[in-house]
Amino acid sequence: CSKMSCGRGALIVLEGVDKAGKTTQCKKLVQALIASGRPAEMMRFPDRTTKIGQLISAYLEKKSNLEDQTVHLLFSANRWELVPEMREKLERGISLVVDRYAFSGVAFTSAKPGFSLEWCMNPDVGLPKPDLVLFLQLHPTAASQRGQFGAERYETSDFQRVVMQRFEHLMKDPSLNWQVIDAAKSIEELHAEIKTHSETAIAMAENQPIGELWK
Ligand code: Z5A
Repeated sequence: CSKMSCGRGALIVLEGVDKAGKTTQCKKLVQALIASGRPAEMMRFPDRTTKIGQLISAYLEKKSNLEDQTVHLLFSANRWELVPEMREKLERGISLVVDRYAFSGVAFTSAKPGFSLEWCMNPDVGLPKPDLVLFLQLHPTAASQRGQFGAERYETSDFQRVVMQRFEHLMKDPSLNWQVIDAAKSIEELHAEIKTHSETAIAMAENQPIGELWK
């Protein structure tokens, strides 16, 4: 096997508040990695294509109502149902660039009244652990300049502010490789930073087993 594709792939997660540019950057990163000879694929959570994903999508679009507990567990189940595919790809040397992961799961539910961080984290304990979590930091005022919020659930600035506080708490966890990126920069500047961090993480992950999140 070639020097670049011998070991396992890296699990790279992009997180951040609404409109921080996660999807834009995930796509650019996958293209750049492939162009430099590093196999890579994009994934996103929620993955709205599965049966569980369709239940989540209907909830987000306000076409159905679910208990907050129910929807939290569905978001987690949506990650767990994709774990076999994720492991298989990582082991084949494909790096995965993931648009949102368990951190969004915890930040969004724990921003609702009456939910502890611990309760929210539990269902995701033991998921494949990201080798790198890029947090796209964007001030709410800057986010609002990128267009109006959509009509989906959670798309209000008050709620997003609380979500941001929960993310800040999660970022204090030193067992994870968090890298905070200033998402107010241009798309190209951000891409260059994200690519550098990702290449380092891919090189480091190659000879390490896949870890377990929050264990
Ligand atoms: N959720 C949850 O509750 N529990 C969970 O476990 C998970 C998620 C996984 C749906 O997620 C909701 O589910 C989400 C969290 C919750 N709720 N909210 N809010 P989603 O993934 O479907 O939501 P969203 O659609 O991610 O996308 P987003 O956050 O709104 O956008 P983004 O991916 O961060 O940004 P973007 O689409 O790349 O860019 C947004 C716009 O800004 C676009 O017009 C770009 O052209 C522009 N842009 C991008 N980068 C830049 C820069 N650098 N400068 C200027 N303009 C830019």
